[in-house]
Amino acid sequence: MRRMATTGTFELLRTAGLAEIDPDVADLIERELERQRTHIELIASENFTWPSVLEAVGSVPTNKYAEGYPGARYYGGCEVVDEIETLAIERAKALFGAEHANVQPNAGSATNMAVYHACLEPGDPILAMRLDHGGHLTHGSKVNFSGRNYTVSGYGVDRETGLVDFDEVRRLAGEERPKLIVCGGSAYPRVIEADRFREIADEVGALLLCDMAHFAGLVAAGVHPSPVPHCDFVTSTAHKTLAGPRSGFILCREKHARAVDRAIFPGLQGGPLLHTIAAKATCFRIAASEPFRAYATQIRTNADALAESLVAGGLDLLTGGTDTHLVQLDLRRSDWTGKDAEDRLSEIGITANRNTVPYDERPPTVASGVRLGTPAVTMRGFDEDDCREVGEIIAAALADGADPPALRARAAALCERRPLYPGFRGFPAYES
Ligand code: DSN
Repeated sequence: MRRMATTGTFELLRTAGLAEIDPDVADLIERELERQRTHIELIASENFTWPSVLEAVGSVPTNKYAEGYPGARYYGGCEVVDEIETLAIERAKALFGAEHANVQPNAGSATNMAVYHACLEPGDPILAMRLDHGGHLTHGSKVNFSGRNYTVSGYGVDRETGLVDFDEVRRLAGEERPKLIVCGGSAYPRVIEADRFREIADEVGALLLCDMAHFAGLVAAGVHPSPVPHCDFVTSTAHKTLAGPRSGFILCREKHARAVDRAIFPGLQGGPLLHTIAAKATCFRIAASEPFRAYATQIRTNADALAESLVAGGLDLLTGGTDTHLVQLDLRRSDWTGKDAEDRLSEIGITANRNTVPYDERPPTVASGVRLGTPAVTMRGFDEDDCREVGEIIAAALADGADPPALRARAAALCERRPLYPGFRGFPAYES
């Protein structure tokens, strides 16, 4: 790393932008942009957010402390950020048809932590999808706060179909009498049937939380059924299919509003990140638009095209396909581990992550699956033909006699055809 040439004058520090003040960081950001431009991004939880959102994330509300909520802050000077947060709240409620929204969570984990904090006491029973069957760390993994603080039982998917086993959910709910049932996850490629979870929750008097972080953009666009009418709480991130800034938000019924708000502040967080909340407001505005609906529809079309070409190339998929943006390769019938397959894809310019498959005999660090998703490639303009070609490239990369340099060239050609952030250097430029 280069030594900083000069710290300049105080006046320079106050008026110059990143490239001038810290070329080391500016270079690294430019390199990261180049990496994003030149690789096919298939990590199902990632996306390329809008330039308008990037500008909001890099904006001056970052300077403002505003502990509390609009109209009830612990600091002066909050009149404008109150309007920003209120706008984000109203847009979130309208977009998802929710009674109440909290837009302050800094991340997805904080959303789930806050809901537990709002409706449970330490040690209370939760029923959630097992992490190794597609759930999430914060749904009760033993190595996570959720598994340490609550008594968690896990439901899984059927060994044959790969679909949520509702008989098991019902049986466990009856036996464990959970106070909260959690649906949704990070590696489940099919529709989350919140209505069926609601029936079971009602049978045992449990509250219901849906973590829709992965598919929130599909819900906003109406291409995945909304969990909101069926759930007491819905948590989400803004940066996956929803294509917003890295952060979270919570929707809930009005009767839980005060408990959720108090769980976030003063329960878990201090000053909210108002610049990110401004970006969330913009993300919700975009997600309510016709072009966003077309984008989310294309995510789905692309996921189907990717899945079909992978199957045509001889690969197995969990559940045989997808209803969402997410496709899970099941490598158990091949010689590949998830880790080796992830490395091979990386070698040819495709970024993805290894993932356990249900009933996996390998540890998560090795795993027998690779999780793929189409939000990011769709954002840079890939259509179904492009995604079919991506599927062919992946199948060829994992076949005997693969030619990695030739496949890397094909992947690079696709990226060149669909440029990402043309003309952008990777960060908003400051002009004094
Ligand atoms: N880490 C995210 C994912 O990859 O699904 C979820 O938090």
